[in-house]
Amino acid sequence: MNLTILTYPDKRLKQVSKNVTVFDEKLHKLLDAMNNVMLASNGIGLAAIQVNFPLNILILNIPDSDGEQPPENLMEIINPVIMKKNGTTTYQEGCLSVPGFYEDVERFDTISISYQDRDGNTKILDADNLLSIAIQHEMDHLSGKLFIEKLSYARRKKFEKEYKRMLKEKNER
Ligand code: QAP
Ligand code: CO
Repeated sequence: MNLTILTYPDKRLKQVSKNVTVFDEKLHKLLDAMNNVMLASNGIGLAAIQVNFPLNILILNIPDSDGEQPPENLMEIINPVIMKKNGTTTYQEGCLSVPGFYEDVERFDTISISYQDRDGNTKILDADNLLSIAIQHEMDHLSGKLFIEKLSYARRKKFEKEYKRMLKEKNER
């Protein structure tokens, strides 16, 4: 399966994703292909909608202290639901669908989610630090939302200006 990452302002990123109901070989092939495109693009997280599959699927591989992303650290999270959330934290986020732009975003500090694994087994996960932030960022994708929509009016304006300039420069090359 050859996947390409949709980038802002592609309207397909605004689709609301649907739950996965069948946990079969096709799903496993999609998950494997998502992992390949995420790592090839130097990503730490990816939602299925970013490769034009409007399904409640996200994958994460948070780099370890050496910056490595070994396959055993891959997390596959299907049909996630936030059950608990506590506190607030701010982190400078980026997104494979908004390449080249990073800005501070406020999120819940810790969350507890329930989700399903690739075989449909239900699991619970308590997340903090970057894992918590990344799950919230990816779950926003499942609702059709990008991190730039959480910026203040002034910062959003700054983004639109910078991003348009970047796209223009890209097209001129
Ligand atoms: C989402 O983001 C995230 O602009 C995952 O040129 C971000 O993998 C979760 C990337 C921050 C938690 C904190 C972005 C790669 C990757 C770029 C990513 C770029 C190349 C972003
Ligand atoms: Co993203």
